[in-house]
Amino acid sequence: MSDSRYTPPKVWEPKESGGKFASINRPVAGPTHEKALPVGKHPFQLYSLATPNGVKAGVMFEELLALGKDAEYDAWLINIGEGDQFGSGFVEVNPNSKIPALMDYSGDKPLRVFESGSILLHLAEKFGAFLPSDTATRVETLNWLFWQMGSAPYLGGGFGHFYAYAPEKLEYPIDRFTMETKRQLDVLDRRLAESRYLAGDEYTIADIANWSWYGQLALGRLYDAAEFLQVESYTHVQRWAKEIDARPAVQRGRMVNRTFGEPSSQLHERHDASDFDTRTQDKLGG
Ligand SMILES: N[C@@H](CCC(=O)N[C@@H](CS)C(=O)NCC(=O)O)C(=O)O
Repeated sequence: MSDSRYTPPKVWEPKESGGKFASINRPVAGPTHEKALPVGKHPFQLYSLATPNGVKAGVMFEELLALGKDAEYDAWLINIGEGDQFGSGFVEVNPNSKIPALMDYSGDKPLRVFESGSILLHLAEKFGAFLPSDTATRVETLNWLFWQMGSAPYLGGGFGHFYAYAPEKLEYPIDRFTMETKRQLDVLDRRLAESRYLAGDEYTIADIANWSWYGQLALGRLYDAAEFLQVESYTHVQRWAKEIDARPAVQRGRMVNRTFGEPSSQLHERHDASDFDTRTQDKLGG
């Protein structure tokens, strides 16, 4: 175990902590600068980035459109590394300054929707899709949706932070959050051993939410940790992750507001279905 010599003072004071996201971390909320958000022509305005939480929203919109729903949307890039989430317009949509955030102009009055689980639930209810109507399956869908929302911070903010982003590799937190991440993968593996999708036979918002984190982790896309976590050993998670990954709407949704990876996989802004063919970074030369 590493030797930690830190003794907390009586009162905590902020200081430079290092690590990948140190420059955007603050101990207070609220905006840092005035900046209005852009608004496009569609009823839904998504402000996001293709992190696992952001991917959920892009996938949901593309799934709804694939079903033939009237869910056209503009997706605007929020660059969290540059502090866009602290602009005054963004904070009005999400006082928590995190992506994804959504404005829904489709009803009588504009609605702000923040928290990725809330976005999935709102859209599922609005369009009557990916949330089964029979009570038992609906409850099971919400069980796994809320399980994801409560569990993934241990994966992202815990394991991912200490394994990939902290300024030094510390054995105690890496061990602690690896243990929990593997336990969570096993929770999913056992459920998916008995069920095709998380809530039963139907693909739901619970799958979209969980796939974005645990499916992508199992496919080796998060933190370069596939071997360390032995993700191949979760065979039912693997089967489920690959099946969802093959869905055309998921492949499109992953590209929305993506600023990393192959240029052909990055669609920084999405305003029209044709953008996937014409406005990826390889085509724009960015
Ligand atoms: N519980 C939130 C978490 C969202 C979240 O943590 N978003 C991260 C990116 S994955 C973010 O915007 N971070 C910017 C920051 O912390 O300043 C949700 O599911 O929407």
